[in-house]
Amino acid sequence: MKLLNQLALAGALTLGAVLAQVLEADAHEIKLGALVIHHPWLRPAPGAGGMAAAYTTIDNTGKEDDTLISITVEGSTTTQIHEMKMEGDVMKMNELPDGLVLPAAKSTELKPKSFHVMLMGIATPFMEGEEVKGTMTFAKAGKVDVDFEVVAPGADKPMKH
Ligand SMILES: [Cu+2]
Repeated sequence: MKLLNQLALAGALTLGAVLAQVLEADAHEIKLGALVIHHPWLRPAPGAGGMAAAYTTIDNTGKEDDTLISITVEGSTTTQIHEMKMEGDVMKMNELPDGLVLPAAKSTELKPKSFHVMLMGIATPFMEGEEVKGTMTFAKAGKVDVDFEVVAPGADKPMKH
């Protein structure tokens, strides 16, 4: 029985070590306090409107809720946190002026047709494949600089993922 336990423990440690290596290999994972931010990306809106939407997934591994207050992106003068949801048959987009709550022990996804950050006032269009610098600000965890991978207009996920 003791031997079996030791074997199980050894197995768990090996798996843990492998997972740690996999996580380290993903340069697009940013840790900030209790938060883990996965692969920020952004998508230019079709046409010449000077708009884009930014996305990411944020794990809150802590015991308290946090709030995404803002995301700023170089080259965009105005950003707003939006949610999209169906109201009857119509997809509606609303600003979340107080930010996006990140519940404790949950993963929150910013993705097409859901939560996103709207980027406006983009003078020079972002180019597919480019990395754009930005900053995320959270109520509790503070601020962190991140890079956003730019995808083609219409793409629904980042390429390198
Ligand atoms: Cu929007």
